Amino acid sequence: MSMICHRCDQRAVIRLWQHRLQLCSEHYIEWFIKYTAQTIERYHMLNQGERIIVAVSGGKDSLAIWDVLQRLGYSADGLYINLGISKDGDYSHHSLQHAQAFACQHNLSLQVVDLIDQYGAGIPELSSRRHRSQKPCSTCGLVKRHIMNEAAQKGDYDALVTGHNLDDEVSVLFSNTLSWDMEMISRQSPVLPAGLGFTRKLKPLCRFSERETTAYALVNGIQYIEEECPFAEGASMLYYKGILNQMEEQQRGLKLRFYSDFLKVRKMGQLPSHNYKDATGGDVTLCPQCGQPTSSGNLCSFCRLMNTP
Ligand code: Q46
Ligand code: ZN
Ligand code: ZN
Repeated sequence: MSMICHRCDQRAVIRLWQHRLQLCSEHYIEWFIKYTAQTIERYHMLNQGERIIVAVSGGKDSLAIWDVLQRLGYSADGLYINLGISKDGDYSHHSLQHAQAFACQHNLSLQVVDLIDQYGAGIPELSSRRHRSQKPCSTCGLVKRHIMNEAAQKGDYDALVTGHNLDDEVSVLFSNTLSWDMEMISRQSPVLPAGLGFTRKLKPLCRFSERETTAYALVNGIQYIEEECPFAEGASMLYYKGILNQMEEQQRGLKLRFYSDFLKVRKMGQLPSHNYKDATGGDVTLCPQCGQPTSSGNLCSFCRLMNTP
């Protein structure tokens, strides 16, 4: 027996257990946009008229949030960082094509920062400068955070948006809880306010599971890169996502509850407040080389990496 939409008599394309809803494609799109608007409002993320820069990877999540923001009437430009990753195929090239195609179809502006062109090296090479044997993800994170913030600051944007979804957020929370990393736990939030040299950071998709963002991209016909970055394989976050999905199978709504309850605890002030200090409590200053914020007291980690031969 086919499922019928709860809002009309069309065939439902998705069932949302935790919301006790099943919806057709038209009503799913409408619900997804409305629920994003509620998240934006609930966490006081944006005011109308503010200028936004969206970090776009060519994947389903970042293209979905870019799509929703422009439908909600926000002025949102895109930023694509070409990481120079071509192991087992040409991941960066393909993801850039998807980001450019989306921008072109929707008449949106996309800024491209190419690591190899601008800094002479892609992520694999930069990573091997720091540590020869480890996976490049920590270097990649550092580089992306730096470039995103720099682009947001230089472009004088009010907010920087990323496409992190609920699965991303709960796997990070789960990992940090396993190691009781209170500094990282207290930092995790749907909104990181602006600070000296930092643009406000937002994650408006934080209450949608990966299944829900994928469904949004599919029903809208958004073409996105389906292949994972080749370095994602074997990453601990993927392993935690798998475990959390197994738990979700047994207890529907567990991921959203885990995350929502964490945010309630945070709101009640039961976590140390995060105000752009480093783990040792060091204050933030501006890097003498690039002008970006750092808690090192001297060159920021990005500049130190770039200065390493
Ligand atoms: S892009 Fe970069 Fe991810 Fe690839 S190297 Fe790792 S962190 S897996 S989101
Ligand atoms: Zn319907
Ligand atoms: Zn610097």
